[in-house]
Amino acid sequence: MARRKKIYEGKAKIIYEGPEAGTFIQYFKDDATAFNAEKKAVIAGKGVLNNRISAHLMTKLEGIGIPTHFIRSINMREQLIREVEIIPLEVVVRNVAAGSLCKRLGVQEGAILNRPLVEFYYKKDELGDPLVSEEHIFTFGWADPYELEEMVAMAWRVNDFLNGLFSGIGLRLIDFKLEFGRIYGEHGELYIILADEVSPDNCRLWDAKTGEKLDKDRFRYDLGDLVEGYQYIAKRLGLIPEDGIVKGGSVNEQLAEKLELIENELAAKRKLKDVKSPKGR
Ligand code: ADP
Ligand code: AIR
Ligand code: ASP
Repeated sequence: MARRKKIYEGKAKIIYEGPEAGTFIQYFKDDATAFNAEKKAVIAGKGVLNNRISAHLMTKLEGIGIPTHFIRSINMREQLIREVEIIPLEVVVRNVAAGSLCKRLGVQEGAILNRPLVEFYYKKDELGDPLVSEEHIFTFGWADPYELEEMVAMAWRVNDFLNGLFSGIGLRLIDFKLEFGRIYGEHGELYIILADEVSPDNCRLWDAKTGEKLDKDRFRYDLGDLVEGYQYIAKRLGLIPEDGIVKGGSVNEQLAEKLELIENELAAKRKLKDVKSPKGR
């Protein structure tokens, strides 16, 4: 096979050129970073689990009418996605106080918020992704009012849906981060769709009974084995067998490869809208 063109390498994923115009391949690495990449590690199995979990959650979200970039899984580490023009914002939704909210405002971790809180962060590694307001977003043109309204409406729907999904399997959705992108239709019309990933790398998930933290905070704050937490989530979601796919730092590759077929069957049933790539490739 010809060498694929690498479009971008980030902290957790690599984006390659896709097989058709307007598509990319998203490769999930085993790299973990925290605190703006001050803390780094390579954790065997993380990429496989995030690829699997994100493919599943994106498919479920499509099922309730949220447009996403996910097209189909390719293998245990890669998925075919639609190329978007990323909006440089991180949309965070919080149900329960944790993380930077507690640090910034002195709120007790675990406090249930009166209503879900939506926050925006400017996606800029050099600045440590600072918290910004709507005013900043419009002043600097990162998104316009229509786009922001679309993103917030989708974020609320994602929150409602994921809260139900996770509470049904004994997990509490504390908070999460979404990224959105622009695509343009046949007649140049704009669509805002959900991009990036939805996985324990960007959702806080606590066990409903024990309160155990199962997400990336395990790595951020040395709370326990990261893969153990991610595998537990994947098992609860019914995505991997009870005895797991990663043991003692090695992935059961044969088993992991087979897992993708399920998602591909689902994807085959979905009809893709005819969309152009942002740059008209
Ligand atoms: P980071 O850039 O923060 O280190 P990642 O390692 O996750 O993050 O890299 C993935 C990059 O690809 C992110 O910057 C993300 O915004 C971008 N991205 C995600 N989905 C798409 C998409 N569908 N089209 C174009 N870019 C995307
Ligand atoms: N997040 C924010 N930036 C990167 C990520 N992954 C996610 C965290 C957490 C939520 O957004 O994983 O689920 C809020 O993060 P914080 O650090 O602002 O409390
Ligand atoms: N991945 C980001 C970083 O490296 C943020 C995080 O998840 O903590 O800083």
